[in-house]
Amino acid sequence: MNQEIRLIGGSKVFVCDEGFTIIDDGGVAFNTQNEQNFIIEIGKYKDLKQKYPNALFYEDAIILPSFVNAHIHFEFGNNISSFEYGGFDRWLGSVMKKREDVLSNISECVKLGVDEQLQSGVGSVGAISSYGNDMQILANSPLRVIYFNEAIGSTPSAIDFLYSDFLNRYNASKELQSNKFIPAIAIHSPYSVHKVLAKKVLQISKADNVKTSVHFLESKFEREWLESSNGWFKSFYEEVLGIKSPKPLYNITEFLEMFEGLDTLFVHCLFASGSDLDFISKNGHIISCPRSNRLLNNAYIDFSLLASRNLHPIFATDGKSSNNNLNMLDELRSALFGYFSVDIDELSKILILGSTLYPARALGLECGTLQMGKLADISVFQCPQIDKSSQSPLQFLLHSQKVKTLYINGKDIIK
Ligand code: MCF
Ligand code: FE
Repeated sequence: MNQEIRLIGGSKVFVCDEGFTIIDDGGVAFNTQNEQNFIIEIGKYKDLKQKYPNALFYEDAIILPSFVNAHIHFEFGNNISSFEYGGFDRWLGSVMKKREDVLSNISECVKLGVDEQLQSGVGSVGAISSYGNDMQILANSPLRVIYFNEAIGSTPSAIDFLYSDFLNRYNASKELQSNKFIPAIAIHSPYSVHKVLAKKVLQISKADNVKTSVHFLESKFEREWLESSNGWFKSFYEEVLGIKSPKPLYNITEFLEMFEGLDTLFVHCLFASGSDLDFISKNGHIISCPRSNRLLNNAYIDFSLLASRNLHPIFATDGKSSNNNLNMLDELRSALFGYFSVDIDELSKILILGSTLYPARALGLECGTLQMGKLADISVFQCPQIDKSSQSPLQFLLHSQKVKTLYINGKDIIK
């Protein structure tokens, strides 16, 4: 009998397929010794046990795909109280003043951020890197990482420098490329990246066929600026950046058109219109960071606007730049309480699929669902009395704390 195949079982197995299949007393069998380890079979534990003797059943436990946190800034992990909340204007003003302190000596906070991911059951991340200072730590970490090298900067005279700095980071990340560390590209936002820089960088995305990500229409000020060249961003450009008679770098349509044909992660989108969402539904995905959105913009994205366009919300923590921690379960719990008008059982499933199946798809990862042939990225959470529950997705969100066991690529990273 093959000892290299591991079988684990639990009271409830959340398959995380579109229909949210739950297997009572279920089991998952997967490879453990290959370079890439995949799920071989899933079903009832007692049936699988006949075939796979290297087996362990977790009583009072839920087994599900490990979470995929599609948008996180590890480099901002030193922020606790430096940045101001309550309005995007206050936040960005405080970032401009305080970022140097926050961004110095980041190694320790990046490591803590990685650990917080693993402990909360995250197996994969979409990491936005502004400076490349988190690259080595993430490449050496147990996490599966889509590493988004960020391009940012609007001053025309700085474009050459900014582009070459971007290229250096991007090429360094390509050197580290592996099955578990995948280079990608982020454009910071429509208010902060010069057209020439954005176009050059997006050309690389197309040529190399790598994933793209962008912060988009996060604040009401951003929409006002792009639509009417006015409002808080005008004074920000004049007073903070010292630019005379500033003009927006794009209108909204022009900005979106640059992403035509790329499968982009559009992050936040709190102030996106129906037609913006129509474009996104054809060219990408929506990533929502509920606690970040509450703290910076006093808003949550409206699921019904997404559903009518067949867009499935994807949930992520953002960085500690706009959050109290990087715990994925805490993020989902905050949304569970925040979206009080959505049916609580439906909402629980939306939150779980929005942190497993849909972000994996958006990032092009072969995980996020427990099906034959998918990567063995699996978490086990202890959850008292879950076998008796008729609302296990909701009870999982309410009661799960630290992951009991976490497998990434079939290896037990946390035992
Ligand atoms: O997602 C949040 C809020 N929106 C925009 N940017 C950031 C967030 N957390 C960190 N950032 C970073 C961003 O990547 O802040 C920096 C950029 O490098 C400066 S914003 C001008
Ligand atoms: Fe962000």
